[in-house]
Amino acid sequence: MSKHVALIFTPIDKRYKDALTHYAPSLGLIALENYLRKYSPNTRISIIDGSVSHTMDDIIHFLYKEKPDIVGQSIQQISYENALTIAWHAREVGCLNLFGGQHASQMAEAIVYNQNIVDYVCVGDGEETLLGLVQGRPIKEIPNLVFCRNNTIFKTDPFELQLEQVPQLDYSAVAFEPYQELLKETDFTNPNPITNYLRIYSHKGCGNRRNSVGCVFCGRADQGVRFKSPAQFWEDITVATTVHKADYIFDVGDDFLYDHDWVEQVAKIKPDIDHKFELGIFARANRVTPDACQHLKEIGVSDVVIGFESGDEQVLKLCNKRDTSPETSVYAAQVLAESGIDITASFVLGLPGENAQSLIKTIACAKNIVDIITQRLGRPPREMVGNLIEPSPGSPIHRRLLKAYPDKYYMKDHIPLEEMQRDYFKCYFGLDTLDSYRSFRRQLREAALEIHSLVSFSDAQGWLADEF
Ligand code: B12
Ligand code: SF4
Repeated sequence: MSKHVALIFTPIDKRYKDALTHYAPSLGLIALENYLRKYSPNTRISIIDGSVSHTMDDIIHFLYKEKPDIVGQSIQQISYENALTIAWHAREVGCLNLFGGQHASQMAEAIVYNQNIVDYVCVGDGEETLLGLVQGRPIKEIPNLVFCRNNTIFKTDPFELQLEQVPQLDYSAVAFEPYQELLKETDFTNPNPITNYLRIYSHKGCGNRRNSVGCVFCGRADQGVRFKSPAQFWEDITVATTVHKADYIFDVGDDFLYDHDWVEQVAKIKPDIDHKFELGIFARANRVTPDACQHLKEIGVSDVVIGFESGDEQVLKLCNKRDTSPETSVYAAQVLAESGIDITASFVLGLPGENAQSLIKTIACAKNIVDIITQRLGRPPREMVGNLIEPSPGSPIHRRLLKAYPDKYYMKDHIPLEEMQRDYFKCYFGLDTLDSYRSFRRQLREAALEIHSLVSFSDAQGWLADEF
């Protein structure tokens, strides 16, 4: 009999401020669905997005009604409690519980060690793992699994997909209406109206981590970087625009400009696409050059999200965003603006070394970017964000928390984000008392509000819901 797999993007704990940009279905779950549909066409797959159209009650009700064979959840630190609740009900119904995604990958051992209701955690790419479980292959032959039996942790072989072999991205398994409704209600659609937003991925992983530990706050689990071919990039865009009628596409790859030759090739083979669309990407400031911008223009990139992180030289150094400085930030803004390309400047507040002076410099940097864009584009940037630092598991600052507080952190799967932030400020800033921590957090919030006041849309992360 064919199997039923429920793929759930777990709802977050509402004490935290949720992202606003739930304008598209979870790309990770879409990638898994596309792979299963190709290699196991008889499998029934339900995609349930707890960020948009399904509450916890809906999800639990669904489990009791449908009794899927496998419940796969894509989890985050701020959705972990809900993930365990869902897993508990799934276990009651007799489903196999599988967790995956970046957070699960970083916390795999601690999760399976502490939670016997979680049968398996998938570390990294989930495609072959899920397929193996659906096909009932022997567990030791299914890659990327971590599990615990009788207090012993087992790991199967690691496996990374060659991106040339992934199926063509296809969103037809999901209804777009709930996402489009959200989009209608926001200021993200300024200055250009957008009705259908979709995400694609041209690459996986961050090449900047190869010879370093990466930025201090970053919890990305992939090792190294893998790109799709330029032809695949355009196939994804063609399907998104012509089949799914997307008029805004965001490529979630961490650093689009990582390989200038790849970018040049993408520009060279650009096909004619009738449907009009905007294209957003992520890039690093230090890779923005006039040549690269010329290619971005040819490709049709309309805006670039750059993690400027801070306007303070010393804070940037401690952040370990190598080869970047306040000067590279301004230069990148100028060169992009010169090419008519918008910038979403993203800042992380509360980085190591942050103080009143560095916050002033960050706000000045934000204002400078607004001026540069306004001068060239005749309007301020569409978006700008002041995030609060999150010691994401797998990040260098999380590793330091592990060292500083081993009893609390070692092999522990569940420390709420806000408690972790408090420990971080204690460890890095010596803010031992609740008052001193809260007062610094308020100062950071003021800085975020000032940054947000410069533009009409901001989707900041890391904050509590009642702080905004
Ligand atoms: C787009 C994005 C978002 C979007 C959309 C999220 C969504 N619905 O998918 C928005 C803006 C809403 C968002 C929000 C947040 N995000 Co986000 N996001 C990303 C981003 C840029 C791309 C994710 C993506 O689509 N990748 C492409 C797909 C194909 O890859 P993938 O998601 O990794 O999925 C693969 C595997 O992980 C695995 N997999 C994933 N899920 C599952 C489930 C199962 C069952 C299995 C078997 C496998 C599996 O298989 C997939 C296919 O290979 C990543 C950074 C990045 N470049 O990846 C950050 C990232 C995932 N986000 C991150 C964070 C922290 C958050 C927030 C928690 C921040 C906050 N405090 O608000 C929120 C959570 C909000 C919420 N409601 O859940 C971190 C996670 C770090 C960590 N160690 O956990 C990342 C890695 C950014 C970073 N550099 O630190 N995010
Ligand atoms: S935050 Fe830094 S390490 Fe993480 S993906 Fe971006 S550039 Fe790479």
